[in-house]
Amino acid sequence: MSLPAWSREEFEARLRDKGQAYHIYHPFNVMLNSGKASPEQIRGWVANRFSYQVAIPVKDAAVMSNCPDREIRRGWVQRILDHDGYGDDPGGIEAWIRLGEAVGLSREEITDGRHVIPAVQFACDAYVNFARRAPWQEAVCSSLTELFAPQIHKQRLATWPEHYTWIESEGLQYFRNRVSQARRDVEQGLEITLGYFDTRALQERALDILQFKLDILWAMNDAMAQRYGVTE
Ligand code: AHQ
Repeated sequence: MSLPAWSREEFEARLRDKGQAYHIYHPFNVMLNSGKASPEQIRGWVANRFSYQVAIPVKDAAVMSNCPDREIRRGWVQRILDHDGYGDDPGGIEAWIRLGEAVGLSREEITDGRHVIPAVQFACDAYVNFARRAPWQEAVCSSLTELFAPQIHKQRLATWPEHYTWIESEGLQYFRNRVSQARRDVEQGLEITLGYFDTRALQERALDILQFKLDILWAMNDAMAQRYGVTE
Protein backbone atom coordinates (compact mmCIF):
# COMPACT_ATOMS: atom_id res chain seq x y z
CA MET A 1 0.00 0.00 0.00
CA SER A 2 1.76 3.17 -1.16
CA LEU A 3 1.23 6.43 0.72
CA PRO A 4 -0.72 9.19 -1.08
CA ALA A 5 1.25 12.08 -2.62
CA TRP A 6 1.51 15.28 -0.58
CA SER A 7 -0.42 18.26 -1.96
CA ARG A 8 1.71 20.79 -3.88
CA GLU A 9 1.51 23.10 -0.88
CA GLU A 10 2.63 20.40 1.56
CA PHE A 11 5.41 19.27 -0.79
CA GLU A 12 6.69 22.86 -1.23
CA ALA A 13 6.57 23.39 2.54
CA ARG A 14 8.70 20.28 3.06
CA LEU A 15 11.22 21.47 0.44
CA ARG A 16 11.43 24.85 2.18
CA ASP A 17 11.73 23.16 5.56
CA LYS A 18 15.05 21.70 4.36
CA GLY A 19 16.40 25.24 4.64
CA GLN A 20 17.26 24.41 8.25
CA ALA A 21 20.31 22.56 6.84
CA TYR A 22 21.37 25.38 4.52
CA HIS A 23 25.00 26.47 4.73
CA ILE A 24 23.96 29.89 6.05
CA TYR A 25 24.06 28.07 9.43
CA HIS A 26 27.51 26.56 8.92
CA PRO A 27 30.04 27.92 11.48
CA PHE A 28 32.36 29.05 8.67
CA ASN A 29 29.60 31.08 7.05
CA VAL A 30 28.44 32.44 10.42
CA MET A 31 32.03 33.61 10.98
CA LEU A 32 32.12 35.28 7.53
CA ASN A 33 28.81 37.09 7.95
CA SER A 34 29.30 38.12 11.58
CA GLY A 35 32.52 39.99 10.83
CA LYS A 36 34.86 37.55 12.57
CA ALA A 37 36.75 36.38 9.45
CA SER A 38 40.35 37.41 8.84
CA PRO A 39 41.40 38.62 5.38
CA GLU A 40 43.11 35.24 4.89
CA GLN A 41 39.88 33.35 5.69
CA ILE A 42 37.90 35.59 3.32
CA ARG A 43 40.48 35.19 0.55
CA GLY A 44 40.40 31.42 1.09
CA TRP A 45 36.60 31.37 0.84
CA VAL A 46 36.51 33.48 -2.34
CA ALA A 47 39.28 31.46 -4.03
CA ASN A 48 37.65 28.12 -3.15
CA ARG A 49 34.11 29.20 -4.01
CA PHE A 50 35.37 30.14 -7.50
CA SER A 51 35.43 26.38 -8.23
CA TYR A 52 31.71 26.26 -7.41
CA GLN A 53 30.94 29.35 -9.48
CA VAL A 54 32.60 28.01 -12.64
CA ALA A 55 30.90 24.63 -12.11
CA ILE A 56 27.41 26.19 -12.25
CA PRO A 57 27.20 26.96 -16.01
CA VAL A 58 28.78 23.56 -16.78
CA LYS A 59 26.11 21.96 -14.58
CA ASP A 60 23.40 23.99 -16.28
CA ALA A 61 24.71 22.97 -19.71
CA ALA A 62 24.46 19.34 -18.54
CA VAL A 63 20.82 19.94 -17.56
CA MET A 64 20.19 21.49 -21.01
CA SER A 65 21.87 18.57 -22.78
CA ASN A 66 19.52 16.13 -21.04
CA CYS A 67 16.36 18.20 -21.48
CA PRO A 68 14.30 17.63 -24.68
CA ASP A 69 11.80 20.38 -23.84
CA ARG A 70 12.47 23.55 -25.86
CA GLU A 71 10.30 25.76 -23.64
CA ILE A 72 12.22 24.67 -20.54
CA ARG A 73 15.58 25.12 -22.28
CA ARG A 74 14.57 28.66 -23.33
CA GLY A 75 14.25 29.49 -19.64
CA TRP A 76 17.18 27.47 -18.36
CA VAL A 77 19.71 28.90 -20.85
CA GLN A 78 19.49 32.24 -18.99
CA ARG A 79 21.42 30.65 -16.12
CA ILE A 80 24.40 29.97 -18.37
CA LEU A 81 24.34 33.53 -19.69
CA ASP A 82 24.11 34.91 -16.12
CA HIS A 83 27.44 33.28 -15.28
CA ASP A 84 29.35 33.25 -18.56
CA GLY A 85 28.14 36.67 -19.60
CA TYR A 86 26.30 37.78 -22.73
CA GLY A 87 26.89 40.76 -25.01
CA ASP A 88 28.14 43.66 -22.88
CA ASP A 89 27.41 41.85 -19.61
CA PRO A 90 30.66 40.14 -18.51
CA GLY A 91 28.64 37.78 -16.27
CA GLY A 92 28.85 36.34 -12.77
CA ILE A 93 32.16 34.49 -13.13
CA GLU A 94 33.82 37.80 -14.04
CA ALA A 95 32.04 39.46 -11.11
CA TRP A 96 33.40 36.75 -8.80
CA ILE A 97 36.94 37.45 -10.07
CA ARG A 98 36.31 41.13 -9.24
CA LEU A 99 35.26 40.04 -5.75
CA GLY A 100 38.53 38.14 -5.54
CA GLU A 101 40.56 41.19 -6.55
CA ALA A 102 38.59 43.31 -4.05
CA VAL A 103 39.62 40.95 -1.22
CA GLY A 104 43.27 41.00 -2.30
CA LEU A 105 43.63 38.01 -4.63
CA SER A 106 45.17 38.30 -8.09
CA ARG A 107 43.12 37.30 -11.14
CA GLU A 108 45.71 34.60 -11.85
CA GLU A 109 45.61 32.95 -8.42
CA ILE A 110 41.81 32.90 -8.55
CA THR A 111 41.59 31.36 -12.01
CA ASP A 112 44.49 28.90 -11.72
CA GLY A 113 42.87 27.22 -8.71
CA ARG A 114 46.07 27.09 -6.65
CA HIS A 115 44.12 27.69 -3.40
CA VAL A 116 41.36 25.17 -4.07
CA ILE A 117 41.10 22.44 -1.43
CA PRO A 118 40.69 18.95 -2.99
CA ALA A 119 37.49 18.27 -0.98
CA VAL A 120 35.98 21.51 -2.33
CA GLN A 121 36.74 20.42 -5.89
CA PHE A 122 35.30 16.96 -5.22
CA ALA A 123 32.05 18.53 -3.96
CA CYS A 124 31.81 20.71 -7.08
CA ASP A 125 32.54 17.73 -9.32
CA ALA A 126 29.86 15.70 -7.51
CA TYR A 127 27.31 18.38 -8.43
CA VAL A 128 28.31 18.53 -12.11
CA ASN A 129 28.47 14.74 -12.43
CA PHE A 130 25.05 14.39 -10.77
CA ALA A 131 23.57 16.81 -13.33
CA ARG A 132 25.20 14.88 -16.18
CA ARG A 133 23.78 11.47 -15.32
CA ALA A 134 20.57 12.11 -13.37
CA PRO A 135 17.22 12.71 -15.12
CA TRP A 136 17.17 16.41 -15.98
CA GLN A 137 14.20 16.96 -13.63
CA GLU A 138 16.31 15.65 -10.73
CA ALA A 139 19.12 18.08 -11.64
CA VAL A 140 16.52 20.87 -11.69
CA CYS A 141 15.40 19.82 -8.20
CA SER A 142 19.00 19.91 -6.94
CA SER A 143 19.24 23.61 -7.84
CA LEU A 144 16.51 24.42 -5.28
CA THR A 145 19.03 25.18 -2.55
CA GLU A 146 18.55 28.58 -4.19
CA LEU A 147 15.22 28.77 -2.36
CA PHE A 148 17.45 29.91 0.51
CA ALA A 149 20.08 31.85 -1.48
CA PRO A 150 18.52 35.36 -1.58
CA GLN A 151 18.74 35.42 2.22
CA ILE A 152 22.44 34.57 2.26
CA HIS A 153 23.31 37.10 -0.43
CA LYS A 154 21.32 39.79 1.39
CA GLN A 155 23.03 38.85 4.65
CA ARG A 156 26.46 39.42 3.06
CA LEU A 157 25.34 42.76 1.61
CA ALA A 158 24.03 43.77 5.05
CA THR A 159 27.10 42.75 7.05
CA TRP A 160 30.29 42.80 4.95
CA PRO A 161 30.39 46.58 4.31
CA GLU A 162 30.29 47.37 8.04
CA HIS A 163 32.62 44.56 9.16
CA TYR A 164 35.08 44.48 6.26
CA THR A 165 35.62 48.12 5.38
CA TRP A 166 38.80 47.06 3.57
CA ILE A 167 36.75 45.38 0.82
CA GLU A 168 35.68 47.93 -1.79
CA SER A 169 31.92 48.04 -2.38
CA GLU A 170 32.20 47.24 -6.12
CA GLY A 171 33.56 43.82 -5.15
CA LEU A 172 30.14 42.86 -3.72
CA GLN A 173 28.32 43.36 -7.03
CA TYR A 174 28.05 39.59 -7.53
CA PHE A 175 25.85 39.29 -4.44
CA ARG A 176 23.68 42.22 -5.54
CA ASN A 177 23.11 40.54 -8.92
CA ARG A 178 22.26 37.16 -7.41
CA VAL A 179 19.37 38.30 -5.19
CA SER A 180 17.07 38.81 -8.20
CA GLN A 181 18.67 36.10 -10.38
CA ALA A 182 18.18 33.49 -7.64
CA ARG A 183 14.52 34.47 -7.25
CA ARG A 184 13.95 34.06 -10.98
CA ASP A 185 15.84 30.73 -11.04
CA VAL A 186 13.67 29.40 -8.22
CA GLU A 187 10.42 30.34 -9.95
CA GLN A 188 11.30 28.02 -12.84
CA GLY A 189 12.98 25.33 -10.76
CA LEU A 190 10.17 25.09 -8.22
CA GLU A 191 7.46 24.94 -10.92
CA ILE A 192 9.22 22.05 -12.69
CA THR A 193 9.88 20.24 -9.39
CA LEU A 194 6.33 20.56 -8.02
CA GLY A 195 4.98 19.29 -11.34
CA TYR A 196 7.32 16.36 -12.00
CA PHE A 197 7.66 14.84 -8.51
CA ASP A 198 3.96 13.94 -8.23
CA THR A 199 3.88 10.69 -6.27
CA ARG A 200 4.87 10.21 -2.64
CA ALA A 201 7.90 8.14 -3.65
CA LEU A 202 9.04 10.81 -6.14
CA GLN A 203 8.43 13.55 -3.56
CA GLU A 204 10.57 11.68 -1.02
CA ARG A 205 13.22 11.34 -3.76
CA ALA A 206 13.09 15.12 -4.33
CA LEU A 207 13.75 15.74 -0.64
CA ASP A 208 16.73 13.35 -0.78
CA ILE A 209 18.10 15.17 -3.86
CA LEU A 210 17.79 18.52 -2.10
CA GLN A 211 19.58 17.07 0.94
CA PHE A 212 22.37 15.80 -1.34
CA LYS A 213 22.91 19.35 -2.67
CA LEU A 214 22.69 20.85 0.83
CA ASP A 215 25.42 18.36 1.80
CA ILE A 216 27.57 19.57 -1.13
CA LEU A 217 27.38 23.17 0.12
CA TRP A 218 27.94 22.08 3.73
CA ALA A 219 30.93 19.90 2.84
CA MET A 220 32.65 22.78 1.04
CA ASN A 221 32.36 24.85 4.21
CA ASP A 222 33.68 21.90 6.28
CA ALA A 223 36.78 21.75 4.07
CA MET A 224 37.38 25.51 4.26
CA ALA A 225 36.87 25.49 8.04
CA GLN A 226 39.43 22.72 8.37
CA ARG A 227 41.95 24.50 6.13
CA TYR A 228 41.51 28.10 7.36
CA GLY A 229 40.10 27.57 10.85
CA VAL A 230 36.83 28.94 12.23
CA THR A 231 36.75 31.92 14.56
CA GLU A 232 33.60 31.48 16.70
O1 AHQ B 1 25.98 32.13 -6.73
C1 AHQ B 1 25.21 31.02 -6.69
C2 AHQ B 1 24.62 30.50 -7.82
O2 AHQ B 1 24.79 31.12 -9.00
C3 AHQ B 1 23.86 29.33 -7.72
C4 AHQ B 1 23.16 28.59 -8.78
C5 AHQ B 1 22.34 27.58 -7.99
C6 AHQ B 1 22.38 26.20 -8.56
O3 AHQ B 1 22.12 26.05 -9.78
O4 AHQ B 1 22.62 25.25 -7.78
N1 AHQ B 1 22.89 27.63 -6.65
C7 AHQ B 1 23.67 28.72 -6.50
C8 AHQ B 1 24.26 29.22 -5.34
C9 AHQ B 1 25.03 30.40 -5.44
N2 AHQ B 1 25.65 30.99 -4.35
C10 AHQ B 1 25.70 30.24 -3.11
C11 AHQ B 1 26.20 31.16 -1.99
O5 AHQ B 1 26.12 30.80 -0.82
O6 AHQ B 1 26.72 32.22 -2.35
C12 AHQ B 1 24.39 29.56 -2.85
C13 AHQ B 1 24.19 28.54 -3.98
C14 AHQ B 1 23.01 27.68 -3.72
O7 AHQ B 1 22.20 27.98 -2.84
O8 AHQ B 1 22.93 26.59 -4.35
